[in-house]
Amino acid sequence: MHIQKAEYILSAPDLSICPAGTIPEVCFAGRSNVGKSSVINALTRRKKLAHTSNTPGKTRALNYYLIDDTWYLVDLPGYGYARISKKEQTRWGREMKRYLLERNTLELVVVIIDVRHPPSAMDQEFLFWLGENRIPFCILQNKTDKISKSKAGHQYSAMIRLIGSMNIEVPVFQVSAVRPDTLDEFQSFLLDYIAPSN
Ligand SMILES: Nc1nc2c(ncn2[C@@H]2O[C@H](COP(=O)(O)OP(=O)(O)OP(=O)(O)O)[C@@H](O)[C@H]2O)c(=O)[nH]1
Ligand SMILES: [Mg+2]
Repeated sequence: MHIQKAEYILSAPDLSICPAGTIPEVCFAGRSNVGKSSVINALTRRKKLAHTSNTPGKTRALNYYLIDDTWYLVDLPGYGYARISKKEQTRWGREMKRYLLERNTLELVVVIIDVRHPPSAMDQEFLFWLGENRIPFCILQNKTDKISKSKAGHQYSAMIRLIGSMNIEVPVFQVSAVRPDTLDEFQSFLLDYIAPSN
């Protein structure tokens, strides 16, 4: 099962611009620079569909992509980018929470975390908040190409322990945006989740 078609639709600077209608969507969220846009490109096998950058804070709006003419994949701006003013970060935080709570067509949040580091306080708060609000999500630990297999195993167990301590039970996948074959299991889960009849 693979994504066949991916098409850029629009970039929404705020919620009022998100597409109307009933098409289901999956959003990619997480700290700035963890590889949200890179994973989207790897999944869709399109090198430049979503803009990636070495400079954190590249994605500044909700970017909508239509996948296989049936569902939207949404690239969210990263949180925790220090060089954006506190006021702007707070505004975005509020806007993102509103999007996550009020977007009726949102089916799943994919939270991406850099596998090299323990989840930051902000990551932990975000995971807890998703759980508390019963928003369906899964976790991707990205950039596994940058660490050893044994460290990856350790980070996986640490993540399971962390969400367990929050009474959260969600799938956790380990991937690398630069090794597309690592995305197979996550991709099957995702396609099955969004379009179970396929
Ligand atoms: N080695 C390696 N580098 C990665 C991986 N994923 C992303 N990167 C690199 O990490 C940097 C940030 O990637 P982006 O995809 O732009 O990250 P983002 O989460 O979309 O960032 P914002 O839009 O700022 O929130 C880029 O230099 C990517 O090439 C990965 O799995 N492995
Ligand atoms: Mg991005």
